[in-house]
Amino acid sequence: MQRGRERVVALVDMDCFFMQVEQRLDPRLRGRPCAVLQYTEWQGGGIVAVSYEARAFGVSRGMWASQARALCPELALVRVPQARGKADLTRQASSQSHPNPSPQPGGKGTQQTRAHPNPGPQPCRKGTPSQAPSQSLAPWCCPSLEEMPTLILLPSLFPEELRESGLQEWLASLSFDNPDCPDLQLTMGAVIVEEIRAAIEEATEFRCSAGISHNKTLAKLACGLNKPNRQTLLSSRFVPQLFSQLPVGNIRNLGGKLGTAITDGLGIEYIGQLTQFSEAELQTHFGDKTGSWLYDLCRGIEDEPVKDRYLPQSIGCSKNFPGRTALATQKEVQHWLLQLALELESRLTKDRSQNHRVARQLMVAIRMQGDARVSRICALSRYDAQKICSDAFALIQNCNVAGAHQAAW
Ligand code: DCP
Repeated sequence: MQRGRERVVALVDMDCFFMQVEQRLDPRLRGRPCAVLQYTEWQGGGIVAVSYEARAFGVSRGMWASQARALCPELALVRVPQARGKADLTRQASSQSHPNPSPQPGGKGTQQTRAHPNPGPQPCRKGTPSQAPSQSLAPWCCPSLEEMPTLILLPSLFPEELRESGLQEWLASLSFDNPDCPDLQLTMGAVIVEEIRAAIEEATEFRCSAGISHNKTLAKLACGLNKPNRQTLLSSRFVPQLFSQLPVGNIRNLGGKLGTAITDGLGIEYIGQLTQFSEAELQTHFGDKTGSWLYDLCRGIEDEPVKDRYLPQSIGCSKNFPGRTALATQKEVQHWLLQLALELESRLTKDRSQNHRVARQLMVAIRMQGDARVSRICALSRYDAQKICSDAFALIQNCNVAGAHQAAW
């Protein structure tokens, strides 16, 4: 098998997640242009999540409510609750780990809103085709169009009739006699992911999108291509076409400094253009390891393992003080550090009892005038807001441009 096509990797991502949390609480928001706000003091508040109906009007995350309303006058706005002077994301956080707290009688979601005629997983769908290496997969494992109600193949085929005829052609092109055929394996993965997404919607009422491909980078990329409520299969045969026009920064891990070093250093725009460079050339520019990684990546090959991660590795809370709201005295800095520490103490305490673990390290990160960022670390000795606050203050005290012992900051 061609290198890099051995695995099937799927990435599933909730659509406009905070918005769906609010829509579940207030179903009248479903199907409408709406957005979630944090804070309301300045320009009506900043937008953190946007329904796809509102995105069609040009509303996006980061806009002020007033800007968004100008684009979409009928926009419904919901505000994240506040606690300790900042956004209280408790209900979003708990929605990540728990299904719908109050299931409706008879179930909601998939069954009413999205037909999923698949009668249920068939025994052969449980495994990957490679579990039956010596047998032909046809006809007992040939998936039907009904089992892929939301699957989009790349290059995307719209409208719906074209999607279906494209899928039909695709199925006809697969070699069911060869369970090692990578495209067949992706297709079987896509059928399983349809079932997973339908089960997620059934249990939580939340819709999600997914990408199915051969590695984490391609799966993530594919997932974002046909949101919302769709899943996208990215076969390696479409990678050259897709990458030929895909900006470098759109690739996972290349959105920041490394991406800029690639575009500026090599004078290229699209990830596919990296294929013009030899592995040795890329190693010269970016070091042996990164050079080799990029050499494969621009060909759609990546080996990063998928690891189980059931719990977040860190628990954090933050607050921005943009423009004129910037903190100007030590008292203000201490006040807000305490508010953050109180939230942290309560979340850490909950985490300790739920997950039987204890955090050992405290990191404080601040953004200063001119956008300079500083982060410092110290030991976290106990879950006590006052102690966290004073330790955090000690860590950042010498960042005070007015001098460490001045009342001004
Ligand atoms: N979020 C936030 N501030 C940010 C980024 C995200 O408050 N700067 C919150 C709101 C989002 C949630 O995290 O609903 C998940 O973020 P995503 O980036 O996954 O975006 P969405 O789920 O909102 O939309 P999409 O459907 O595009 O994934």
